[in-house]
Amino acid sequence: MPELSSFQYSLVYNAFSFTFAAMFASFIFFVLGRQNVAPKYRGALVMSALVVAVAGYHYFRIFESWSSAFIPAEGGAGFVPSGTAFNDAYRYVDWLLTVPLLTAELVAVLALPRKQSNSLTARLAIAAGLMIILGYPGEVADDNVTRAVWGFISTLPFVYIVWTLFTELGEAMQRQPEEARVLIRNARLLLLGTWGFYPIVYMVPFLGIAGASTVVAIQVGYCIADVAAKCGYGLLIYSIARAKTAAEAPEGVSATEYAVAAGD
Ligand SMILES: *C/C=C(C)/C=C/C=C(C)/C=C/C1=C(C)CCCC1(C)C
Repeated sequence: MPELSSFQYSLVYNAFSFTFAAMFASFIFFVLGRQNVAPKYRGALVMSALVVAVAGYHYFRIFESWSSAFIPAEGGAGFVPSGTAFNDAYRYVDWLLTVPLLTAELVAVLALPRKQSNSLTARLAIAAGLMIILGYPGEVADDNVTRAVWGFISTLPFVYIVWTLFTELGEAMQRQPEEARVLIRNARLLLLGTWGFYPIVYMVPFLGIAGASTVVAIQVGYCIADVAAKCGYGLLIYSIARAKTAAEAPEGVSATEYAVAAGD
């Protein structure tokens, strides 16, 4: 770990704090929001809640680890490494649990026929898990060749996920109610846009840049991507579930009334 200016140290510190708060607030929202959607979509909201709960816990640990990895520089401004390593492995454990759940959320909110839904969920979740497991040896490798090899292998399941989202899921989307279709398309775009960010960050060491600004950019970048990919995406899933609940409610009955009545 490099030396950091006070500004750099605080920027990462505040980004972790913000992300933890966002995960915590999202958890409460998804738990309470469950009753506003028809029962068959509640599973998707439970998964959203689990994702932000798992991520919130890990952010709490990452935050702690960051605080103990630096001490104020003696007599000067800024922060120096304390000797305690910053534990970044929390991220991969977090991804291993949350990334398969994020793919399952999207399938769950579509409420497809059971057979199709189970098969899609299983394939996407396995591919997502493989992507993370295969990326890890490269992430912790010291040399760029090992990093490139595992990074490439890990990209194969990533490509499979993208391909499945645009072929099979695309077809299933056509059978969704009009109001939900645009939202589902947005959720898929948000998923691709935010997920695409992670392999880019993974490639930063190939550019030969290191030092304080890189550390800060990577940590702040991951925070922004995580808030978008977990909280923002969960909100879109909620909107989809709401739109579908509204489309199913009888004439003259509001989505909330219908959901609450159906749920008791
Ligand atoms: C909430 C956390 C999310 C959505 C994390 C997503 C992570 C990825 C999409 C990571 C992908 C990677 C590759 C495609 C290749 C290089 C290694 C990874 C694991 C960074």
